[in-house]
Amino acid sequence: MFDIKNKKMFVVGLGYIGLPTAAMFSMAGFSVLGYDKDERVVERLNSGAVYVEEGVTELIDKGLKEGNLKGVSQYEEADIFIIAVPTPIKEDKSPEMSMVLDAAENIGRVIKKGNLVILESTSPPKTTTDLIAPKIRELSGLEAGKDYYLAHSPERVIPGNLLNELVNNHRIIGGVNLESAEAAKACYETFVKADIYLTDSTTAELAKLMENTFRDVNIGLANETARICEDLGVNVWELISLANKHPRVNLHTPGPGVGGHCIAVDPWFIVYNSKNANIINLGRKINDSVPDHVYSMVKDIIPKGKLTILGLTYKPNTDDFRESPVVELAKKLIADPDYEVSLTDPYGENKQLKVAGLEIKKDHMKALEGSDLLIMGVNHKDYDDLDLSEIGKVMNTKTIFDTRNSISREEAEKAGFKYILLGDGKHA
Ligand code: SAJ
Repeated sequence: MFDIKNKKMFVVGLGYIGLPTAAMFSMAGFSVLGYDKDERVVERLNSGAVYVEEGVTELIDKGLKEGNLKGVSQYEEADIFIIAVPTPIKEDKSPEMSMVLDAAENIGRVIKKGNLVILESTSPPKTTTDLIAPKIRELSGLEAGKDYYLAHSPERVIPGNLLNELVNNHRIIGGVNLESAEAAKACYETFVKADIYLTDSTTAELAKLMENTFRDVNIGLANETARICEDLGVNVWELISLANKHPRVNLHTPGPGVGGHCIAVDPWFIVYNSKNANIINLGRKINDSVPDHVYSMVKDIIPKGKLTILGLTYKPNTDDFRESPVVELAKKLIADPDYEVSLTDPYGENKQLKVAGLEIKKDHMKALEGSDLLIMGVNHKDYDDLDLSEIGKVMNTKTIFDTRNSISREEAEKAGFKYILLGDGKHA
């Protein structure tokens, strides 16, 4: 039996998941050290200067103040190790596991008998048993499940509702043996209010991947349906709302593509590991092709002129621009000599984008000055009450291309706009 009393915890990776998890455990009574290979992240944490999301930031501040949470730049001995490092994909879509391997190697140098190691990072099937366990054995001589506990407890929180989902989502914990799963459960049940289900580590890994794959394949179906509707003179948004009246149907929402570092990434981990992943592979390809389709629609609507894209994050109401399909679209349009492109997003100027040569204005009215086409890229809440008559006054040509069905056709037309909606073959 693993006793969690007075235990020292070492969290590897102070990112979007590692930091809130570390803060949560510090509140639950563990003495938590947070490690990051980037010393600036550690410094920022220790000086109390991190911002994650409402609620989480306060939790981190409390942990720091009470002395149960501290950032460190060196690995050291602990009772429990949590790996929460990124697991992206490489250019060829294969998993980039070097950060997990590096964590396992460093843990392998300091681990002792009786310790517990938990992988939180979303990972390809068999990472726990075939990558982490052998690496730790190589460095320490210790056997997973015999000399120490080893489990996978995938995070399942959605950016934008982190704290609530961290506490209230059900958890799956997969151990290399039952004792390992139970040891990890003893930790998480200190703050998780929902159910915790125990299984083996490979099932837990695949379950997490399938959750995001379910969403990706369904969004792929929605995006394909939008193309079909464009072919057949049907409005996909009307169609979906009607089909979803059936009690067992839940068609997802089409849009300008799928972004983020979860849904657009995780299905590839399955494709890479099984030759039978056919629908999954196709769903990914369909979703990845959407920005190209949106680009060709823009070309049809207006062959040259000034374009303004409203909203560029990977989804509404987040400040995260990484892997955004709208950023991909923006890059394509900017590279096209027929267009002058202006970008605007309420989440504002972003350093990373500046490096890529993209300038984002906060004020959409300024961005829209002299524009020939307004492209609704991301329907942030801030765009709920756009003043179309004022917008019409600053634009050169009054045309809207809505990729989100977030502007009313009726209102746009009343304000004198030509209105084109993605997936609406009825009005094409
Ligand atoms: N999107 C659509 N149509 C839809 C739903 C989403 O085009 O009907 C697009 C969004 O605009 C966005 C992308 O898909 O570009 C992904 O957004 P999302 O809100 O579906 O998901 P993420 O990536 O922010 O978070 C997901 C969540 N997984 C599920 O809902 C199954 C979250 O619970 C996971 O913890 C997270 O991935 C993760 O870290 O794996």
